[in-house]
Amino acid sequence: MRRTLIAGNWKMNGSFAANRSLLSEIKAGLPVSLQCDVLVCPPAPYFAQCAEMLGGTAVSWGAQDVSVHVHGAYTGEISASMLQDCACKYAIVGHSERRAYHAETNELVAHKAQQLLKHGVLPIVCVGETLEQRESGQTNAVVAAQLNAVLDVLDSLDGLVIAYEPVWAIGTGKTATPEMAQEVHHFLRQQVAVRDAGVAEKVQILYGGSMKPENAKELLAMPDIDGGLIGGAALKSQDFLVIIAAS
Ligand code: 3PY
Repeated sequence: MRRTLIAGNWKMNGSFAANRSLLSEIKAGLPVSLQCDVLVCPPAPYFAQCAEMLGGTAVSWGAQDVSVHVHGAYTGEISASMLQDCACKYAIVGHSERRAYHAETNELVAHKAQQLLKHGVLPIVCVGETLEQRESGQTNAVVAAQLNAVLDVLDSLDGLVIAYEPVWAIGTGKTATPEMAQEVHHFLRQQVAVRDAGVAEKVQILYGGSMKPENAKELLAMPDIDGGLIGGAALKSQDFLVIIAAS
């Protein structure tokens, strides 16, 4: 039985004041017997605030990206060991916004995931197709190439988390139907099974791309959907709490 993970990707949003309200409301609204794992991924300047406000609670914090480099002259970069120092449990890598605006390749994303695992931070590897790729029947080929680049470089797949985020559903309000998402999640699990059937059974595959209170329950009811990577709805405590309650 896989545990559900509900993860908030705050993207480049937040301030000390806004985060304080959001995190206080989330903490106050969590069910007493929480049935899922909960994660928030704020911009890096707010890790210390998360540590102060979330330390000792059931909510973890994580990063939205990591450098592929270990240390040195890489202005502006943040290494996996720094994320580990900041007690980040997870880090997202390969989000479509980074692939599109920062030209991140499958290989770069794979090496970022590798750096994270070396430092005990769990990578949430995002994969997903554009609308054009879906409409031309390339969805499986695209997500397989994105995922297999990662599977190729990891010595052990333990700790890997995958997020299927169809690019056409990100920030557009459009969502894949539960059936469409399930089909891709099942395919991704099969890709992992080719390498390691045991890991395939336990790897968490999250759905991302406009998951919101209105669709969370149906998506999370699918057998291969093990959680959500939530964008806009993670910035509203009520919405995030409804999604947590739906899991
Ligand atoms: C979205 O839902 O918009 C996301 O990009 C989540 O990562």
